[in-house]
Amino acid sequence: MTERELRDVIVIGAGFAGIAALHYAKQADLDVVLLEAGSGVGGTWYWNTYPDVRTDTEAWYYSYSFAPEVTRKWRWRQRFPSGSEVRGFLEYISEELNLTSSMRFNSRVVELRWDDSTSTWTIQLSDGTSVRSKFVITAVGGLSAPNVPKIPGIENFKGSLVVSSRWAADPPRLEGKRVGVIGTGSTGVQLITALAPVVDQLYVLQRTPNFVLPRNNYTITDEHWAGIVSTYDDIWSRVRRHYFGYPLTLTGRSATEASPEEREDLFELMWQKGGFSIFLEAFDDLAVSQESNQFAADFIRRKIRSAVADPATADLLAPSNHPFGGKRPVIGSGYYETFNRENVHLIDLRRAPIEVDTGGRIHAGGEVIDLDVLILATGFDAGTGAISAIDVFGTEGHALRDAWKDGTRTHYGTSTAGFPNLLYVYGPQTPYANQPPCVERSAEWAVDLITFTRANNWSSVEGSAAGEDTWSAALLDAATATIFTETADEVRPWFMSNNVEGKRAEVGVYFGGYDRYFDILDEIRDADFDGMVFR
Ligand code: NA7
Repeated sequence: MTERELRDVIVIGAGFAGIAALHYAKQADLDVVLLEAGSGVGGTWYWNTYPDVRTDTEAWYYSYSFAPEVTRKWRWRQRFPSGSEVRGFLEYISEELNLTSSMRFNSRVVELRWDDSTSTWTIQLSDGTSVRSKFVITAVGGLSAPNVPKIPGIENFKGSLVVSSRWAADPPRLEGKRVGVIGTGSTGVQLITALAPVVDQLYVLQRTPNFVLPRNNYTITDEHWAGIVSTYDDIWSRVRRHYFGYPLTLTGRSATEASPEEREDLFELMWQKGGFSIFLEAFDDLAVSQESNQFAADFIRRKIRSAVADPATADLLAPSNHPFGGKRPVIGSGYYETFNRENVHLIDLRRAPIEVDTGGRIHAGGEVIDLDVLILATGFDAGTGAISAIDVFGTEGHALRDAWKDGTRTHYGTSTAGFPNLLYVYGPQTPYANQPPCVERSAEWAVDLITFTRANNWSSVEGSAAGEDTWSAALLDAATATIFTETADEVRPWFMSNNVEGKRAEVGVYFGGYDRYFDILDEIRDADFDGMVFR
């Protein structure tokens, strides 16, 4: 590409969000190019190729609803598909919708600079080339910039140090090795369960235990698949009306109103069903009622104690300092039973954090361990991390990092004042929900805004400070209506941003629901994008 080129739109990122944005931009006849740092499509599913990486959401709505003649032809094989199955789906969609030819791989964007005089962005790539564009859509992922904690003495470690979310770049050899995993979130739990039978010794370095729910995965039979396909319309209309973007309806029940036997039976049924069922389908008030939540948390703690043979290990694995959902719950397959294996050792980092001595030995939880491989499954700089990794300079050269230094500000999660024609898809402050249904609608909305701006001969559009104020207040209201903010200082969930050392706690996601969020965005669009600033 050359700087002389002037595109209508540049999309950054070829994950679910970027592919959707590219699709909608092409549908709108915009001259669009997608830039992707990796050498293929997938985003999260491109980079996270660690053993047994897979979704926590059922395949047929961890998907797109647009272009049904294409998206519905993809035959999902597993209820909770592996990362490679999801990547296969995204490759298929990109090919079938003729999107791949508009993608440039191995193209890492390092700087975005707005020119007030021409109302264009210059997009600088790491290889020194650049391109200009009237609009930029960032689709860089809400959970993509790795959180790599500083471990004292880590430079002395002589084995392989691996970041789980960069597995694709440097996959380690693990068979017969002494392996340590730091982190027991969704990634750590998947890795730990998959690695235990493969490695010689596995050390699980746990700081905060989480609630791990059974996945109960299965292969989708032809008969089941035919049933899914024949009810696709209904599935997606329910997805659109649900706060978490799942094809469910509210139960109308509170856990406090059920008898102890009814509660136990229902929790058991949902536990057997697997996935997030126990959180979303048993009762409606686990996120807002301490009492109801406690019933579910106690049920899960009993499950942990019945699965783990050693009571002291079970105690360490049972969460005690946050409600069920106070950290994003994890879905696993035989996770707790893994700790009954002789080669799996649970290290409690709350006793003593990790450090590495000058001889390269790991000191953690009061023990000294020799490791060949240390895996950091330590999560992400959520929400703002991936955008902030790019140097973004808006009106009059102001840096986005400076605009956010006292707290992240977005106009309903779509854009930021002072950064014209820069739109986020799956940016910070968007719904805490099933992501593919979210990002496809955000992408459609962003392209509608671009089309509207051009059709009305405006040269730029941006969020307003007033819109940002309203949205900040709405984010706080929605978060504090749940019981999850109360323990956030102590357990630092990624949705409160303070999982990253040194980052202040702030509400990183919208807890008001996927359905409500898109009602709001639709209202804004229907009112000719009222509240946004056009020039
Ligand atoms: P998470 O859920 O943020 O988990 C990260 C894990 O790493 C968590 O157990 C952390 O413990 C642990 N961690 C982070 N830093 C440290 C340090 N310095 N020392 C010890 N332990 C540490 O990330 P995931 O990748 O598992 O999942 C992210 C999301 O992706 C998931 O929620 C799904 O939405 C998909 P902590 O809890 O902070 O004590």
